[in-house]
Amino acid sequence: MTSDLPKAPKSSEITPESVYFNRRTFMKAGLFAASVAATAGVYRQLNRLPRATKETARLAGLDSAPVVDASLSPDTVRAFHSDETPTPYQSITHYNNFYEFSTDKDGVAGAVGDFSTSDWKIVVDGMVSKPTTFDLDDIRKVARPEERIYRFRCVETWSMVVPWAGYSLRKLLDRVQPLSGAKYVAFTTLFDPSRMPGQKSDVLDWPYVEGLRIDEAMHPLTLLTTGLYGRELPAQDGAPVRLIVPWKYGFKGIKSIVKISLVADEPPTSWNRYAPDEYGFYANVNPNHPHPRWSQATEQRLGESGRRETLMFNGYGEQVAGLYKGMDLDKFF
Ligand SMILES: Nc1nc2c(c(=O)[nH]1)N[C@H]1C(S)=C(S)[C@@H](COP(=O)(O)O)O[C@H]1N2
Ligand SMILES: [Mo]
Repeated sequence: MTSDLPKAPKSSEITPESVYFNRRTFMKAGLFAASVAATAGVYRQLNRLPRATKETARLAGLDSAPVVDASLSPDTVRAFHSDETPTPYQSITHYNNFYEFSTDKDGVAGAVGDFSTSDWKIVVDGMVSKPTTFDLDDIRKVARPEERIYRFRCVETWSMVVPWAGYSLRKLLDRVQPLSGAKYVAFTTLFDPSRMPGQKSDVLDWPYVEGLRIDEAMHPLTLLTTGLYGRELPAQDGAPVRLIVPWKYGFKGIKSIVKISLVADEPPTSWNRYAPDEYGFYANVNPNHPHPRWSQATEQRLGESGRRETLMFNGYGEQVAGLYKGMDLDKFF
């Protein structure tokens, strides 16, 4: 896959020889997780990570206990965590899609170099009462990041379980007070070919753009993501701030965001523009709607050797199916 998100992993890429689909790693992780709850301590042992320093924990926003939001239903709160074994940190950070750096999933981590996020700004504008430019300190002050352990499903059929850190995007949107005419939210990645060398090639139209309907953006599961495994988000996973929408295919999770605009009309999205028959605006995980070139019925969890069945809405139907009542999910794929 050079100029294309397309093809499902070849079986040669997903044999147990591959470090990302290593059976022994999975079995070790599985046995270990069976006996202990998923805590930071478990992560360290699973991944042989040094204990996060106070500073890295503060930057990831995990320095204090999570706040219980009484306005959320128990069904929603339950979806914030998963009992499934988290995918090892090494895999999450060394098997990436981030075309601004490389189209080679194994090559992104090595291509990010010393990508710096200092002086980062995120402009939130458009149809809002209070257009605001946030720096990273401002972003951290909007709300305390929480850990969210979500399933993640790439449209190419690989998947993982990830302990992200962040807070519901709606907390940021509430700050700028969307106007009633705002029906969609448009997101934009940094454009700077000197720092993102993949942007010197024309594999995609730069900058990468994505979008959500306003009710999707306001859903409590939609995560403004600032951390991974209790530490800052690494560059290859979309530092300093990315989007995670766990019931949608991974490409909706736009990385390294510099702009969030509230708009009246459905905004263009990078992969839809590239191949409109293959990648829809909605991109809800749907095992019954095949990609034109491969089935979406099953997936390959990083670390496992077999395939498992893909779940409608990636298993978050109870929380989000109501957003799509009356919509033909095959037509609006
Ligand atoms: N800006 C930007 N965001 C992006 C991408 C990209 O190439 N550029 N790739 C998308 C795709 S296809 C996937 S599957 C996820 C991968 O996230 P990960 O590398 O952290 O697993 O990021 C998404 N966000
Ligand atoms: Mo993807």
